[in-house]
Amino acid sequence: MRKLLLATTAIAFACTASAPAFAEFNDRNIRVSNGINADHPVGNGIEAMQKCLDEKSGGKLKLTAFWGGALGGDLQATQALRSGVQEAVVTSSSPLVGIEPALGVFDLPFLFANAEEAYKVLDGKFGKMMDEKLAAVGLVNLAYWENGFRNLSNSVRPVTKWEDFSGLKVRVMQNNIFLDTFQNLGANATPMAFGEVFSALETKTIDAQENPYVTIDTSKFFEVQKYITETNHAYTPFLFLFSKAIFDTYTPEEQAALRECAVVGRDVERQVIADLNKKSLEKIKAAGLEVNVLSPEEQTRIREKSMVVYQKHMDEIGADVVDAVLAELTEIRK
Ligand code: TK8
Repeated sequence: MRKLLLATTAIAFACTASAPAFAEFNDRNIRVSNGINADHPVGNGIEAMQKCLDEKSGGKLKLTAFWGGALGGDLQATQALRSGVQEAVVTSSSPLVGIEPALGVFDLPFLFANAEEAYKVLDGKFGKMMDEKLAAVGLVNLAYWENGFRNLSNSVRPVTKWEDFSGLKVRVMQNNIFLDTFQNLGANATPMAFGEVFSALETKTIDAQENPYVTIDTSKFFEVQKYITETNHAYTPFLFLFSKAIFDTYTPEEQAALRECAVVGRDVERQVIADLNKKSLEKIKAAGLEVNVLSPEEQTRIREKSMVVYQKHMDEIGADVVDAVLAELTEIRK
């Protein structure tokens, strides 16, 4: 009996060894929706992710990226994931607070002081805690990609102090924390989907918007703006989200490959952003925009006056969530 068992095991092993490679992988066409354009560093990230997937899956897992909101805006695309009709989206966390209010933590003004600490929080314990909340609403976050620190652009006047925000018609993301932050600054804040921003700026329906330099560059907002202020008022991450309903039907090997390769893509994307940031700023300046930097005093003043927003949104985000991120930041800053 024992001999027979051994023999069977040996045969089983032999079969596994001679089985065609990548047997655990099926042909999958993964649509990835993006609001930004193909020349944004997310494009480099997706390319790197694909190369990694090709190696792991023998070419079976294929990403097809759609750009410029071709599959709908961030929120719409994310809802398509939740209902299992679309595979993936790269989106800012901000428009998703209606789905998972805890994500609002990333919208708190001046939460992160620099990219390194943002990476530590997002790629560490706190990021995992948010991933669990996302899984509970039907979204698998494969990794935190980067959008970057946000800066203000406008077509009306140089903004160098608190008072200059007064009455500016600023487009904000569809998110109450951003709405309050800009209302608190005295601006006339208007929530709007990303896809509508360029033409709203062009037709002067709005005066201003806020996004990282690389996005202001690749989405061509600089063509319809005159002034930039380096406010660095928020670092909102991109999430690489996958439909949980679809992900759950994939084999463990496919799931692992997607998770690992999303991290490979993340690292490339963050690096390209770091390299491109300066170039985007140069391009914006060369296009004739006036770029202003806030004085340290004014930056402190704006930051301090913005802290009321934390208190106001504490309950809706969850005090435990806000406490957890602040505790992790305190630890990192030691
Ligand atoms: C791109 C958006 C964008 C975001 C915004 O889809 O809406 O301003 O910063 O980058 O997610």
